[in-house]
Amino acid sequence: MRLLWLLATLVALTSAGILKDAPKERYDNFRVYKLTIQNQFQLSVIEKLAELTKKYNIWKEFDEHTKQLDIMVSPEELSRFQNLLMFNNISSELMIENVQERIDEEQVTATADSGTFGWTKYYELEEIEAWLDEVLATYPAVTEEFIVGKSYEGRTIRGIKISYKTGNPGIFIESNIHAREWITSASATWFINQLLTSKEAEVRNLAESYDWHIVPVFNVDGFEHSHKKDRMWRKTRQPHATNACIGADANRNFDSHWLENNGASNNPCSETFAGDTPGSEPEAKALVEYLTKIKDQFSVYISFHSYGQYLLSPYGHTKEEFPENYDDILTIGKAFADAIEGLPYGTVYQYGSTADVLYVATGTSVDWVFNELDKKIGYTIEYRDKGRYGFILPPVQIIPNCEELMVGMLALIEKTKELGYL
Ligand code: 0X9
Ligand code: ZN
Repeated sequence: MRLLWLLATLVALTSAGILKDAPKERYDNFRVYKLTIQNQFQLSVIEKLAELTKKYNIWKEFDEHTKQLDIMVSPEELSRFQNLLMFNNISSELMIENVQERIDEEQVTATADSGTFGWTKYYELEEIEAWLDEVLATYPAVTEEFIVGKSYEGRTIRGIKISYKTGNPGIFIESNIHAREWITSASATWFINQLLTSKEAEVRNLAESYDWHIVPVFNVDGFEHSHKKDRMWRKTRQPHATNACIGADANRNFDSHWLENNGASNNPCSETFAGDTPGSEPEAKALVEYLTKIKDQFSVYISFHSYGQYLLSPYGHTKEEFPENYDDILTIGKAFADAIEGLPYGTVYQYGSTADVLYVATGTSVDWVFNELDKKIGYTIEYRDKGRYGFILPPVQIIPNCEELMVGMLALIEKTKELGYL
């Protein structure tokens, strides 16, 4: 009898997923600091620390202009970390005192949610996909599903094409390549909804004059993992052949200046691990193949990220060189930033090349599209905020962030068209 009870319990636990795998990662008393770093030596001290995964996690890499870097520190490491800062004369500002509290707060609104899909909470992959199915079924005349390919874990990477008439120029939006940047898929679904339902003349014009190719969740495995197991997960989920650390930074895995100029890492444990070869991640490989196939169907490529409030353009691999149309790229960037700053929120976006305004990043999707598919207009949007909440942007900020996206996008597309790119 007792044996039977034990068996029944085991079955129940296994089907509840409790025995199958590790519990959810917790971040009790993990802190996030914004450091101000004055020299190369200080930077190398911090970067060495960051290799101790689990104890440290870089939230935002070193930005040469502001001299700042955001880093999460585990409670066990705190005193060692503080001593190290003191010893090396590195100044710091505490941004988040307890990451787990922020994560818990983020979930609170979820329970208060009405039940229908909206933009006051963050949704899991399954819910986003169900919503996408509903949208496709509701607007069959103007929407169509497309499939980018399969992820490492076998999920389908899905997109939606919105087209009101034939012959429109195309715009491609890739979102949530970094798993923990949840605001990106929330913004992508909001944007899709606006294109289909808004009654505002400007938005109607935007929706109906272009063909929109939108992938709301690109890094499907990572995104699922960030919901189910580890809120702070960034990379893909493909295990490494010889190292226990899992995944690569999909946004360092594209074959454009891959692993050059310290714009990525060859350490599988780094958050910016480039992968063993370009396209080693099935997701990146699939996107390359898909974009190559439809390259004549789009002229503008936009990648959604968070956080930091930037509109970034090529190049990511160097700040010694700029694209030949960089003046136009900046003019468009200014239109985007000005439009957002004009809203009552007064949110400030910086714009310019990735390597110039942020840091060197190689093998990114936008740079690959720009360099290899020869698309002249490609941007990375880094949404709110500047580090107060970082990746855990409170759900009440989803809609304000999306309003900023819309005015920014209207201005960006208008300027891009005015300059003859669309
Ligand atoms: O480092 C990145 O991949 C992006 N920042 S994030 O904090 N979201 O990880 C910036 C990517 C810049 N994009 C291009 N160079 N195209
Ligand atoms: Zn990102």
